[in-house]
Amino acid sequence: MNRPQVLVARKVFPEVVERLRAHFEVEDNPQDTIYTREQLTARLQGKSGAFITGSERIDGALLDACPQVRVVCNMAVGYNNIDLAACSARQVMATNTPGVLTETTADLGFALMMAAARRIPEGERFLRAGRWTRWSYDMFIAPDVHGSTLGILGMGRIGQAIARRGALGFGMKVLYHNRSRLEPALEAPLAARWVDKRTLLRQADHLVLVLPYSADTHHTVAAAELAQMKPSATLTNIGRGGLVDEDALAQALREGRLAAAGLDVFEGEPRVNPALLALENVALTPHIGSASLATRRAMAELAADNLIAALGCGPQAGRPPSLLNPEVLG
Ligand code: 8YV
Repeated sequence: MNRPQVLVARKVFPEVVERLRAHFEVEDNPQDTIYTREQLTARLQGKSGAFITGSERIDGALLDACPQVRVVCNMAVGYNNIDLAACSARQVMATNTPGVLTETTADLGFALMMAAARRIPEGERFLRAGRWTRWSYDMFIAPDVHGSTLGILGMGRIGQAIARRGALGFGMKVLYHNRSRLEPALEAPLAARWVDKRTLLRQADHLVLVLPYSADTHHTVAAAELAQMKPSATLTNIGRGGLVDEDALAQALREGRLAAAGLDVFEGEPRVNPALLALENVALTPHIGSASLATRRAMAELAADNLIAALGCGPQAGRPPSLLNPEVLG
């Protein structure tokens, strides 16, 4: 019997590709070429499934051009690169990798928030440039993190993990805004309080964005929102670049209407808005929220589990463990 053909669209752990080879004819991408849309369409011809990352855009037109595709498996928890409605309309399963990256991504979010608040990148640049010649009482003076008010916009798994770090490790007061309130049993140990978005913006000393990106959340923080924040506050974004209007953010930072920002995600990444690059009071990292070895491996394994199950192999045959559109299974 012919084995299903699958595409692994980016370079990933060789052992995960080997695992897939036990079930499928695998076309992988050891050169890690970033396929254009045309190349991706060509590579997907005859393939039943695709192992993708956030870099590949999957929409109706692409699926129409690749009618044999039955499943797309994202090695990411965010899936704004996948048009889910288009997948469902074509009976194509879509999967992501929730859960396995929660703590690692929360670690990076907290680190970026601290780096921005305590001006760590700025201090390092100053030191490396040989400009540190003496102590002075107000050198790199900054807002405190411990004991301050942590604001979280998007209280899913990662938001809750950041809240835990803030409340239990740093004695922070936790405010959050989310479409729905957490169960009291989840709020209580953190003394976390649901507030409306306006209150969150006005009261947070350190605001962290961890909500999913979609047309509805595009520029969730733009000029009007920034204007409500304290001038001493920081803003950290580990969700998706499009959550923030970067030009408005750069302007607020430049004019001292916001103390600092920590950014792991960017609207046109890997390109970074030059207005942000020109500022000292921004801590920047290249979308590495989930980048610990153990977590990236777990993400790849989960994406592989999904692909194997979706195409009818392995112990979970038929029902991928993190299926985003269960309606396709009827
Ligand atoms: C991924 C991420 O590494 O999981 C996500 O949503 O943003 C990162 O963990 C990145 O999207 C590449 O797939």
